[in-house]
Amino acid sequence: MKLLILNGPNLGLLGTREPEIYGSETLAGMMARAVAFAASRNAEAEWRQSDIEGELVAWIGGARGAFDGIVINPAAYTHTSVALRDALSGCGVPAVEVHLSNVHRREPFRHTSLTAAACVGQVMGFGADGYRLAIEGLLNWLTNNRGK
Ligand code: CA2
Repeated sequence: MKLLILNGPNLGLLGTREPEIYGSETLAGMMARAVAFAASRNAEAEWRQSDIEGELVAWIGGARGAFDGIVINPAAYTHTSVALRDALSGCGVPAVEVHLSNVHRREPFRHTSLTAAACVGQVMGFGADGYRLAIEGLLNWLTNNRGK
């Protein structure tokens, strides 16, 4: 199985600010652990980060035929982006949404996800471990649902 892990705007700042919310690990560190976990499950994972909505949309669109599944932390675009939702709905590649924080314990504007309904599942509130949980869930989902 081949997975694409996408990270949205400002996640490149992880480890530099707001450690009380997001922890002190860098995105590269989190992604190294996620890629290693996927490998331990005989899956290949590639990760990318962009602050640009259109770039994320293009990566989702390009995933068809190249990846079996997508793990995505759309970051702030979660709450605003019809374009990302449409890309996830239309790409034909199953996706799982991840958030480091539990957005329901935060400001009301974070309580709505436009992208979650275009995903097969969502993981939040477990910090970087959420990527591992999302990979595990997505691989199981693909095993049980692919071709149905
Ligand atoms: O909890 C999450 O993973 C979020 O997707 C993170 C987004 C936020 O807008 C979502 O509501 C929830 C923010 C990512 C920005 O991360 C930073 C990290 C360090 C310093 C500043 C921002």
